[in-house]
Amino acid sequence: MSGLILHEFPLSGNCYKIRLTAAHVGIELERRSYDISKGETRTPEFLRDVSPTGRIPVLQDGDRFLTESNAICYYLANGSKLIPDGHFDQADMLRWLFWEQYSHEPNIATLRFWLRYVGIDSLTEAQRIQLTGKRENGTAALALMDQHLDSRKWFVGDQFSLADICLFAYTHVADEADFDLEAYPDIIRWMERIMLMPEHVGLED
Ligand SMILES: N[C@@H](CCC(=O)N[C@@H](CS)C(=O)NCC(=O)O)C(=O)O
Repeated sequence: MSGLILHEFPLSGNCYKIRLTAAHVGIELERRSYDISKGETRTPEFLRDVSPTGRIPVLQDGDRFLTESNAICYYLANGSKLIPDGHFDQADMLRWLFWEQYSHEPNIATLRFWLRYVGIDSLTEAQRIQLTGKRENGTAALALMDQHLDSRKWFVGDQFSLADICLFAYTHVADEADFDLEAYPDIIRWMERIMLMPEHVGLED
């Protein structure tokens, strides 16, 4: 694969998971940066030329544009060692990718964005009333991950896979949303294993 362009906000975990996947499978990405806090993905040009969703990440492959971070990761990883062997484990990997988008990212990533980038004093009333629910749901997600890793090194089967990458992206910055990661020792050990891998790249690399 070559000539791929990642339209991104570099500090977004959804964009970082794509760069991490690319690093693990040895694919080079050209990066185009947009500041979402300035509405740069909501301009008429972005909506017309990149994605009508008004959101990043978007992967451009020639004249085709793919949205949804986990679908983009799958596109890059398809056929690589990041996809487990066997139909059950492949479906189990997808289970974690869907779970990440439904039960993890909407809580942990959103709280991180609100607290770190928007600022608690600038939240709207509609955002403010969601803080408690997102905190509870994010805590439940981290507890479930910690419990799952209690007897396992990786999320699916016995090998590092796309599930680990997609879950790592926002888990390793959950402290920026005021979650106490020290309360989850199996998550800490799992994150250390990932960060020690030779292919690893950090969010700000
Ligand atoms: N489910 C989507 C979420 C995309 C998303 O929410 N992107 C955020 C940044 S992480 C964004 O572009 N926000 C700017 C906006 O909505 O204007 C994915 O995984 O790619």
